[in-house]
Amino acid sequence: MKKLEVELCGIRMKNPLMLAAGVLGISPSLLKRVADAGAGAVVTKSLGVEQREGFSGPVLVDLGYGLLNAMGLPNPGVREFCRELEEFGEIGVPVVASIYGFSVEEYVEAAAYAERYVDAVELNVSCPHVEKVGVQFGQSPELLREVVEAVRSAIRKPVFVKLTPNVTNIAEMAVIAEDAGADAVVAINTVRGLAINPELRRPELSAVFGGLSGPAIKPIALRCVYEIYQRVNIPVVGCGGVSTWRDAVEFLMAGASAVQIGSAVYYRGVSVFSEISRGLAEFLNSSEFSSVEELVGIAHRST
Ligand code: RRO
Repeated sequence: MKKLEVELCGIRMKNPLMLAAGVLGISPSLLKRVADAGAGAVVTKSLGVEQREGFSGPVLVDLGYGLLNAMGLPNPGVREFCRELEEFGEIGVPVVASIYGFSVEEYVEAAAYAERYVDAVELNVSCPHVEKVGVQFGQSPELLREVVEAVRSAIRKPVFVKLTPNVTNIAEMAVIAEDAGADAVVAINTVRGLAINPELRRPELSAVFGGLSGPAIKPIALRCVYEIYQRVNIPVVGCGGVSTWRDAVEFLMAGASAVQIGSAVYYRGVSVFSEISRGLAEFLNSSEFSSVEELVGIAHRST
């Protein structure tokens, strides 16, 4: 059998498949279910200093070719989540805490609290539809630098930065994140979008705008990973529309060291992790490559 294991910022994973933030990551028991189903690592729902209810419904619409969501950051708050995590015990695979804040200070406070309980933190600077949080940081070079520098100097665990595609030049933002001390970047969060219901004559989502994920955004996410890989020396984690082993291979070849899976869990259930990891292993076995790591970025070398 060829080697599916990867190491990401010193974190060893049995395969390069991670649960993306926001999907089933709201409780430790759900994280464990995903771990047991074969994920290499899991990312929590984004956690902040205070708990939040999120938006009232409708918060999700299935467009067939992807999902449009505006959940509005529902979460129990970082302290309560970490308490539940400690009480629950081992998840079985590395856990990454997704963190958001309404200010640099809140990002630092939440990240510093979470790091004692998890293997890494992922800064969500890219939520496309919650006012004053997330994307304001990820769309401003100055704020992005400030928040990454502040968190990096406040904690010891690896800091991942999840970037938004809703900018003119995502690679430039990745360079800023790297320069500010990020240990890895994750590309991409959802693409800002809109759906209107003709019968109801109004937007489908209560928040009007939402974030598009799933198969529809895969080429965008892949393009972002490819562009970022050419500009940074830190690992890139791919995210956006991965539903099959072929998708995962495309992201790896574009330069991703690992891939996150979100909407495919909604469409196909948690078995998607074992299915993709089996497909990846079969692909390696039928190739001259001896490990996943050998695939990373090879699409750049053939052009
Ligand atoms: O909770 C959400 O509405 C949400 C978040 Br925090 C995010 O980062 N991306 C997204 O599509 N939805």
